Amino acid sequence: MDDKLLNDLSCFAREIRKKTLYTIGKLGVGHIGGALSVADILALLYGYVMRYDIKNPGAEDRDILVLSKGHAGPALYAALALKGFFPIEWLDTLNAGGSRLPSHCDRNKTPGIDMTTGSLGQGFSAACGIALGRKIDGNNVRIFTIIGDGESDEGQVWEAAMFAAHYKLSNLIAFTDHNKLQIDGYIKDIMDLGDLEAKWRSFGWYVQWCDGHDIKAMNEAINNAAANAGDKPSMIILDTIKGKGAAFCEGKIDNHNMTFSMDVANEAIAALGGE
Ligand SMILES: Cc1ncc(C[n+]2csc(CCOP(=O)(O)OP(=O)(O)O)c2C)c(N)n1
Repeated sequence: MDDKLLNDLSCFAREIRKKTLYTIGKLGVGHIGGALSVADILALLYGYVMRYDIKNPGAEDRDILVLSKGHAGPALYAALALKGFFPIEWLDTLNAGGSRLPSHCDRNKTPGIDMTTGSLGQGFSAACGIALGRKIDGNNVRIFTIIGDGESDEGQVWEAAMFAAHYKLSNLIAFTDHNKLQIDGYIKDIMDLGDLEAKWRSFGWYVQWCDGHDIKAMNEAINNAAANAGDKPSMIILDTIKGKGAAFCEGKIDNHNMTFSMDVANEAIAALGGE
């Protein structure tokens, strides 16, 4: 990845953060922490890695993203709007009556959303099922999915993990947004995940650990997965900070579903260098 591309993707990530702050700030409440922690991986996927056609978002030959931690929808909406899947003005309507942008992702409402998510664990299972379906069809697309580390406390995740390894879903690349927090506090206090890397490995996955705010490193991890995972599904554990990029919430224990005003959002947007 050359410097120009890296710079473009870093700008895209910053724009995603700004639009996410705007969208949730306008509503006055939302899942800001877990949305900001995935801005960099979304910028990499939609800015460089994934194949898609904004005029035909449901095309059979597109790559697919299942944002299993569906409460981070506003960050994905920001990425999709900035890429032109739908008018940027829709970002003004988050969770309003009749909106095409509900707080959690809904594939029947929003162009570019590949799977309805929000009930933690279910999106990951769906991603594994889609990957098997595409494999059976001989359809050479990649399935990406992002799960939360709190979401990884769900038993459903581990059944799907066994399924993906058993059916050799090498077309599946999953990311864990490992921001160490979930809804009520630190995961280590609520239900500790132990050695997450060893766990995924023991479930038969090709596993890597990577700084989830380092776009270049994440791109290398994706390339490495494609080159070296063999017939295994891939898990890339992203070391992230919940609320990354906005001082009022970055790393704060209570930043899951926060109430904040447009003034606070504007201050954070200005700090990111924007209006
Ligand atoms: C099955 C299910 N149980 C509970 C919830 C409520 N819930 C929403 S987000 C969340 C915490 C998720 O933590 P994590 O996956 O780490 O997300 P992040 O901290 O990255 O936002 C919970 C418990 C849910 N959406 N689905």
